[in-house]
Amino acid sequence: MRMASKKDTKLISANSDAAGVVEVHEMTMEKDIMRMRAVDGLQLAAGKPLELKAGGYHLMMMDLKKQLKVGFEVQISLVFQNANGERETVYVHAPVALNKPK
Ligand SMILES: [Cu+2]
Repeated sequence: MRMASKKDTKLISANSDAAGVVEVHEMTMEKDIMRMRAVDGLQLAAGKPLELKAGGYHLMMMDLKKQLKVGFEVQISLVFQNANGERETVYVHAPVALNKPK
């Protein structure tokens, strides 16, 4: 997923109808060991697209409420907050796909 904004903003939380909890995670390599941790938020600079992808930032869905099947979509709402404290929610439909091995 690729995110872009015309103004500086920050992704502060995410929700989905398919999961009890959605967290913003960061994946890093530490001495050949892949680790991931939840981050407080994801800063999005004006005009600088940010990509969520395997091996980097991603949305982690936990406590799944239903089985995710290829060909179906899940709804995800992303909550952004700018420097003025104004919030905006963006809704996305994400197709369920198999993780392609590299
Ligand atoms: Cu994760």
